[in-house]
Amino acid sequence: MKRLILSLALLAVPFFVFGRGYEVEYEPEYLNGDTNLDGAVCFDDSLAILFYLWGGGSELECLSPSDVDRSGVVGLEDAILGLRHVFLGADIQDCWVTCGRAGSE
Ligand SMILES: [Ca+2]
Repeated sequence: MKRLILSLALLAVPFFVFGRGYEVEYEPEYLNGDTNLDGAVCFDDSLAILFYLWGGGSELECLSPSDVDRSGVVGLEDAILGLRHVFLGADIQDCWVTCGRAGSE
């Protein structure tokens, strides 16, 4: 029994010595079209884009999910595509994007 405990302790040593040396940072990902980052693509996401474009609302926290058509810029067409997706079932790229510049994934 002592040998078993000693063996398990020796096997665990490298884990404790080397296992704490790495810190991996993951950049959060958001669903394409989820402008307000609430986890769903809804009507209010297109409204947030419209307010962003015409200055009546706050800045977008994250541009890339707002680039709904993945063209590289956030524009009126993204708001329209978002609305068409919500109300008419139009296809948008169903992908996860990081919080980078518009068009980045
Ligand atoms: Ca949303």
